[in-house]
Amino acid sequence: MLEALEVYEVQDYVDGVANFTTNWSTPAYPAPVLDLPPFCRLGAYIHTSNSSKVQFEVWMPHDWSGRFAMVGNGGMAGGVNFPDMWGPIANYKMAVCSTDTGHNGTSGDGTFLLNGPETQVDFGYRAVHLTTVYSKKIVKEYYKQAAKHAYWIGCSSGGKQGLKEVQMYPEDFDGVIAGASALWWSHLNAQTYRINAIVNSVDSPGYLNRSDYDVIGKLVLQQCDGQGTDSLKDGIIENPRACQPDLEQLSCDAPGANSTACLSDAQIKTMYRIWADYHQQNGSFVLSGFEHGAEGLAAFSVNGSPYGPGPDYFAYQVLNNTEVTAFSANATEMDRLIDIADETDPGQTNAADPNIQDFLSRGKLLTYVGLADTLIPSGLTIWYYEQVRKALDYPEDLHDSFRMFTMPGMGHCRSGPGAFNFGGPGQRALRQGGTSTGTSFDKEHDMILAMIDWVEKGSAPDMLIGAKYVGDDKRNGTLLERPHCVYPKQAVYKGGDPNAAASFECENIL
Ligand SMILES: [Ca+2]
Repeated sequence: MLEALEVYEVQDYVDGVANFTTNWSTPAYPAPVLDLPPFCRLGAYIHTSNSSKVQFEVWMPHDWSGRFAMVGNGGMAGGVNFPDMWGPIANYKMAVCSTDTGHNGTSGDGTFLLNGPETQVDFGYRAVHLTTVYSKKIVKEYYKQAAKHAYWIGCSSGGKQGLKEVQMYPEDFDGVIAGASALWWSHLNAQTYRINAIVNSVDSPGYLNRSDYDVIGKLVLQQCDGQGTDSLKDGIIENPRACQPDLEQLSCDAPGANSTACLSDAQIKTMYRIWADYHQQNGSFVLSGFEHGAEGLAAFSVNGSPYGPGPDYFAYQVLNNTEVTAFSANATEMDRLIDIADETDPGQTNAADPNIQDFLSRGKLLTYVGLADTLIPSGLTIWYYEQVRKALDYPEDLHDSFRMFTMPGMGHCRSGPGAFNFGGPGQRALRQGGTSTGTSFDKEHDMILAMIDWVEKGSAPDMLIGAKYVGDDKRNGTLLERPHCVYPKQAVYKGGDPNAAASFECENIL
């Protein structure tokens, strides 16, 4: 089996590794990986065509749980995701693998797409699938027995990759955790380009900058937090869709306007357009807008400079430009390019197929999204859930195999005022702040343990308890805990300590 691979690394770390780094540059994943248990490491290339190859690594702990996992990537990266391999191997004793998706580069750099039709396919789906197939074989060879269960653990592009596996290779994984998925790649890239370059372009009179968003975000909190169905004023908007902010009082024309913190009518219009769904000029739905409150988070991405994958996707895949070019398009041209992208799906990168009955008949799918996502509008995850329901004709037993969690006050995959640490993808060692690890190592506070229980014992998670740590560092202690509810339920405050999860219950509101 190994003859098909170009192996570049086989090493047994019998004493574990305190600080793992590579001897080559990984611009997408430069962070060191700390406190690894004893494991065997294998790194190799898969030659996927005469003009493309895929790098992957599989790390196999000496003390093995019998489980296999793969972690996903972010944006257009571009590198074996060593930092994210830490959680599965260190916390769950899983054999874990990751791929570079066929190239080495940062999450925002799409120049690898240039003149690389095979590399585009590697990025679209092939790198992940083949890495899964080969890694499972390597695991079986190493332990002399196959892994009993296989798990996908990813957020953002990692969510897209997990859903692509569900759609194309339903046998690869038994449990798939797909967070804040970039699943409708063509439409998402259209949205990130358009919302920055057209709606909030730097040279337009309605341009909004960070300090404008601070002013707006503060008013949105006043109008949405602790109002209506939001049962507690805690700086977290429970359901941003249940609130329709009115920015009129921020207008410089309003009576008694604060001249240093007011907005022009053009700026107010820009904010409403950022919140609104995006449609082509013929009325076709393209993608959701951002949720109310996302603008208030520091990482809000609509700053007039489109995130790299947007323009690079259209320049090098849809238009198929053969040299580095600056991408520019108006609304009419974007309409045309979206149609071409829908028709051609270059690299087969879209992961929006809702017909996933083959997977749901045998596996478990857990999707989740922060309701204040600052990079990928939260609505995309909700949209896909509804698309699946519709495609499968609204099955009553959908929750037996597919559940979605919506997490208030959480930005893209993590961050924000919400309780975004719940043992999901992207966990870090305590020496690195313990990001994404839960307060307790049990299925109530840990998404991966919840998934394991669901797959292996048939016990589905009804809620997950997330935490926000003081200064976003677990070593400082816990600031607050919140239950995250299975959609469409939301957490309702029932009285008692507002920072304790037990003071809330998941209820159907709408
Ligand atoms: Ca609230």
